[in-house]
Amino acid sequence: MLFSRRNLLRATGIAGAAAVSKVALAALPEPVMQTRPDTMPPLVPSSGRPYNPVVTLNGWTLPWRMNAGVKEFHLVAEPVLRELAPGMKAHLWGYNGQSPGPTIEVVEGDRVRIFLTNKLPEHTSMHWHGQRLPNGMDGVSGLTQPSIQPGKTFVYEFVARRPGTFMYHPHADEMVQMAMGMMGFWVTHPRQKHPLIAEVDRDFCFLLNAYDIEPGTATPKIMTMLDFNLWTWNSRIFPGIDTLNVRRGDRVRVRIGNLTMTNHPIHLHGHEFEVSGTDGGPVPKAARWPEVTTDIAVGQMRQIEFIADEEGDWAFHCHKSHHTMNAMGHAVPTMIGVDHRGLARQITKLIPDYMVMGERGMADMAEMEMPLPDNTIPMMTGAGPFGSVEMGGMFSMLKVRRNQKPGDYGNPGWFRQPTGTQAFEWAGALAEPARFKAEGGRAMPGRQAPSGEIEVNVRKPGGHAGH
Ligand SMILES: [Cu+2]
Repeated sequence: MLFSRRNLLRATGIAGAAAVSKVALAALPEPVMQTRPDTMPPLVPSSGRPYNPVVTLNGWTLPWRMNAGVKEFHLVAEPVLRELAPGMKAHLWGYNGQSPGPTIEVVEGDRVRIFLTNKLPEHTSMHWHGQRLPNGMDGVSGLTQPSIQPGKTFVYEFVARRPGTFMYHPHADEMVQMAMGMMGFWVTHPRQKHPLIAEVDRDFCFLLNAYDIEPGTATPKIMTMLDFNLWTWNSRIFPGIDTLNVRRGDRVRVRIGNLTMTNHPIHLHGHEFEVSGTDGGPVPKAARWPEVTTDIAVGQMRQIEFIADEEGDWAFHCHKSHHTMNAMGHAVPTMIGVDHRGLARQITKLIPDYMVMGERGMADMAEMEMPLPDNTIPMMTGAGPFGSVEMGGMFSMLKVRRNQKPGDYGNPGWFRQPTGTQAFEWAGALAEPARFKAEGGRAMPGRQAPSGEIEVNVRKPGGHAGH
């Protein structure tokens, strides 16, 4: 059983009999809930037109009900508990038990009816980002509809006119509701072979989102504008993000949407891809070019496509290096090159918990057994087959295997590199650089060491202001 089903009356509990009449209640499709953050297998359509379903990274697709030719979905906006990675949970707002909400998959030309029940403590609405639809279905609170008060259920209905990659999110108290995790993916599949939409073997999707959660707490700070400390894919951080597992030779599409406050250059190792489409539609073939990184700006979506023809465990991540680390440590001063000998002992007398950090770079952090507050995970972490991966945040892997069965999305484990294909340590002698000799043994111009003592500023841990 993939989904836990909750009693409809419980799900609409706040509403009571006054808000939804018995007849209307009987007409509502039962909301399907998800309690786990796992990547669910593709939901093969059992009714309506056939299509090749997507796989939502650490997410799932919402089942529907056919009602007289209309595809009916039921979304419930509610507070949820989301595991960001093993060891860290967050109190977010989402849909049907998770953040992000479930992916909605339909076919071009489908008439779609979505019931949205508000179980939040404040009003909300739903905007269907990128869709062609009647103005009154666009979901902008105050502009195209009254907001949906707590306990109320609204109905959105339109024809999915344009095939492509879309998302949904509230257009009511947006700053708060998106900072709390309210968003979801939407895919409209083409109704027949489309000249610009390739048939692919694997079709993945996820949203870029970000949270500011103080180590040791669980609720995002909603007023944060730029300085987020958790950079997430579908509300997951590495090592909690599932890998994209494919068969060698597969044509792979990855659909990505950005609902953070900054751009993310998404980078794939070992392959070149093309951007085959955006939330505006498929890109004409003559306008596509090879890339290994594509920047996804705020509010944009990108579809990338490639043939996975190189076996291995290939890093797939945001190229902003601060976005591949987790909370903790963003306020650490640069200490590279500072000689701490003797100093640490002196400071420890004043501040017993003082730790020298970053003297030789930050890599020590990944393996250090540093005490952490409850409910956070290290800044740089993740055990690989050859040591710590020293990553966090927006990082995952594309795993390409010759023996990955079609339709199998399971993790095949670590790649076994063929003998003689791994970087290795040089065991011979090191020759002196020619330039070093030519300049009389000096690699850099000589500099007089400053006389007297070097001034070192020591920053105390927070919470001691005024001491
Ligand atoms: Cu980024």
